[in-house]
Amino acid sequence: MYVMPENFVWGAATAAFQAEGGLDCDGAGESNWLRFCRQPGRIKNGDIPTTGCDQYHLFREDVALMKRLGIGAYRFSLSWARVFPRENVLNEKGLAYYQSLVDALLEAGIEPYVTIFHWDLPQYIEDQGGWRTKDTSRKLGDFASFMAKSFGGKVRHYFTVNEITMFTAAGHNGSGMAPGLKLPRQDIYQTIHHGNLAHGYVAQALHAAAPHAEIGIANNPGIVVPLFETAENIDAARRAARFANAWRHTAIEEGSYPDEFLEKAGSDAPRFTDEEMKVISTPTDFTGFNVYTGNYCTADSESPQGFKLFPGAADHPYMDLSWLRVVPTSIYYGAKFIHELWGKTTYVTENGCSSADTLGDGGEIYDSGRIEYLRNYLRNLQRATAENIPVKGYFVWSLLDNFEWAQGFAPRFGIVYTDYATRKRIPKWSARYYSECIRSNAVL
Ligand code: GBH
Repeated sequence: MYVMPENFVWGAATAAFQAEGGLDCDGAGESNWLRFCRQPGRIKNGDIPTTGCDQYHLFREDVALMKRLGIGAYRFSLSWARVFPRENVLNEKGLAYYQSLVDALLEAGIEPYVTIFHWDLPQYIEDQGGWRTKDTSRKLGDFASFMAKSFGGKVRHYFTVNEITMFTAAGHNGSGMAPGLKLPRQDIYQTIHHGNLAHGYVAQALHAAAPHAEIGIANNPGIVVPLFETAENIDAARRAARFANAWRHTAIEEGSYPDEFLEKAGSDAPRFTDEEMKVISTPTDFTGFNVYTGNYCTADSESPQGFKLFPGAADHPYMDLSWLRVVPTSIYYGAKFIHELWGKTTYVTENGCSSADTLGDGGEIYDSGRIEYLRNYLRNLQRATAENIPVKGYFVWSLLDNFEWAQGFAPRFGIVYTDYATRKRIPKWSARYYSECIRSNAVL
């Protein structure tokens, strides 16, 4: 038996813009992602999550479903534009939605894990410069403070921001995320710095407004794993991981941008003050990391850095998206290296995959590929816990099929199938698998 530690948190995750729908309901404001979706050609098939999964209306059903599956924790994010549709104008109904969701979860015995920011920025903030200005970082801190106060003691776990590079670099370097800009390299590094800073301001705001809560980031550090486990390759992978994350995650953990990075970036390096670096490295209780894949590495005495990275081989197994290379050891090495490099306890804030799920004749979704993917990753996570690497919990991405950003509704990441025509939820076989693992607190 691959047993998990006592009190291990078995969770499921979604994000507001991907799962809520209700984007034109009850006075919700426009976000930069909604504006982006409205621009022709931005999103595959022109999909737009105005209704989508409609968790905004169906949250009680989703909470009941999680309860049936035995899920102990729900990670969801807040739509800033739903709560503040215009600058400093509170939408009571938007706030009430999140309060009702928290209450419903607690009533069902499911612990709420709130992500303050998962990419959807109010359009009025975007119009004022978005992530190109540090005002946005400060304003996100204020929003976090407001929300933590309105939840009072009910929410005991917070994630600051989700995947800094995705709402900064990928939105400003032509990679197809909102707001869809293509800026010079210095500006891109500057947006990342502002994202790092936003994490810091949110961490400070939450420490002050919710001193009872544990807080940390949900980031996406690039994960490097040894191609095979010799002591030299493990050591090389650890160093490569620190280097690969220099400007995105290492800075948050260490309070400075590593010299090698600053030298390489030259005049394009982000501009920052010592004071800002203190904010960025505000102490937190844990590091959350999203993990889907990893890069292979070996020691290499010929290269100046002492390591060599490998692209995936042409016949390497992939799940249903071009970037979803199956690298099960990435979850083990993610937890191990974050602990060894920076002494942090971790949560796996996202792990999962899309697969080409179809509704079978009997109304079943037989997703053996996803079960195999989850089992392999979870066994590697179990290995980490068995070696006393501190991992507090795991959130499967995702509870249900939802809006996969620029890829629209086509990729299906859920352990529960969403029938978008009827908004019906149908648990896949992987949901039954996950549920059984939870019940036995072991990886089956
Ligand atoms: C996470 O992002 C998000 O937090 C979540 O909202 C999302 O639904 C989930 O994962 C599944 O994607 O240049 O083609 O190699 C994952 C973000 C997506 C970042 C893929 C890197 C590589 C694209 N990752 N991306 S490619």
